[in-house]
Amino acid sequence: MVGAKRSNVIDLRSDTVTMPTEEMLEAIRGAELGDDVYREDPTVNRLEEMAAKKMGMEAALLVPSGTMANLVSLMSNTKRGDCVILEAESHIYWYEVGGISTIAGLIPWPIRGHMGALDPKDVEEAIRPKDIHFPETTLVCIENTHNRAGGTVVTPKQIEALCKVTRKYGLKLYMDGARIFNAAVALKVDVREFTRHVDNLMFSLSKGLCCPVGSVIVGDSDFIERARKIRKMLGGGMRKAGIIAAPGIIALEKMIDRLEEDHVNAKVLAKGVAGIEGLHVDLGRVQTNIVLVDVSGLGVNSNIFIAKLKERGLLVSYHSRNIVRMVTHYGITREDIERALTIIEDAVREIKARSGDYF
Ligand code: TLP
Repeated sequence: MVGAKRSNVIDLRSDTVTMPTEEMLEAIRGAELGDDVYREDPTVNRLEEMAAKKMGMEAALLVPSGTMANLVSLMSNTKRGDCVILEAESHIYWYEVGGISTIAGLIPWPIRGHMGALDPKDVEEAIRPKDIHFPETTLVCIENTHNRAGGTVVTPKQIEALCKVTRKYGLKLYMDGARIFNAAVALKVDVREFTRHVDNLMFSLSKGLCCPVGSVIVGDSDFIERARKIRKMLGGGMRKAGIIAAPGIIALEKMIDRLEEDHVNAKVLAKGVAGIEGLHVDLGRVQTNIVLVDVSGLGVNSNIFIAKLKERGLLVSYHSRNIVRMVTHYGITREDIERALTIIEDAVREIKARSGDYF
């Protein structure tokens, strides 16, 4: 089944599990194709033009995944041996298999943010001074929304403040905007409010926007030309990629505004979970479609809690030893949220009744 659940299981592990809509599948079937390495795929060209325009940038580039988008962008913004400042819990640092070092040859310089946002003063302090002993800092990366912080929004004002620092020192400012449309919908502002203070960014098509594959890098034309070549080097030249671009066009036209529904569902879920004794949710962090639940009050770790929910048909993901992550998305209805809450209550009841059995 497409565009909805394939079984009775409620899958809140990630918005990456979203399925394409019927309209997307039809668009794939009817897409006009060409060889995109020759830049002859009209559907890819159209998506890239649309994406650049929407972001207020000169050009765009379709890539297979968010991870490749970040890697290509890192490499297009720097030279090997450079130092890159990034948030200590950022996706680039945590979940991209260390490509920043092993492939891009960069030195990550992690600093801790607040609710996912870097403090400009900390960034300024972290910039390596010009000195024969030090690598050169050339790039600052931000993430918006911030995944591990709980889908928190880095506001346009915060980005502007960071931009002042990067400009002052001649650094580039890059945004992993995998979920940037969630941020724009949450603050009810045009996405360009978030993009106008960064040099370049990427966003994902395959998460809340429901496309089967793809992310898009946007920036100025020279940057995108470099990115195109690096994408090719990494094996990401995709030939008849119009089959990926076609649903991407529908995503940009029709799937952005509905993210609001996912945010409302996340808030309902978060409030419900916060009302269950033994579980804790920082409601201030629930700004978009991610809910982080601290299970330490139950005296069990995340893995045990995840297993108890799974037995009952609710899938959630591991965040850290005591925190599990729940993500709302297309195909998850209000009824699913109510059912998820019933399942969570039931699992908590069992854990409490058997406390002492687990450790
Ligand atoms: N995040 C995935 C997992 O990799 C953790 C998820 O389920 O949330 N940037 C951000 C902020 C992301 O959250 C992700 C995916 C990526 C980049 C990478 O995108 P893909 O999965 O397309 O490589």
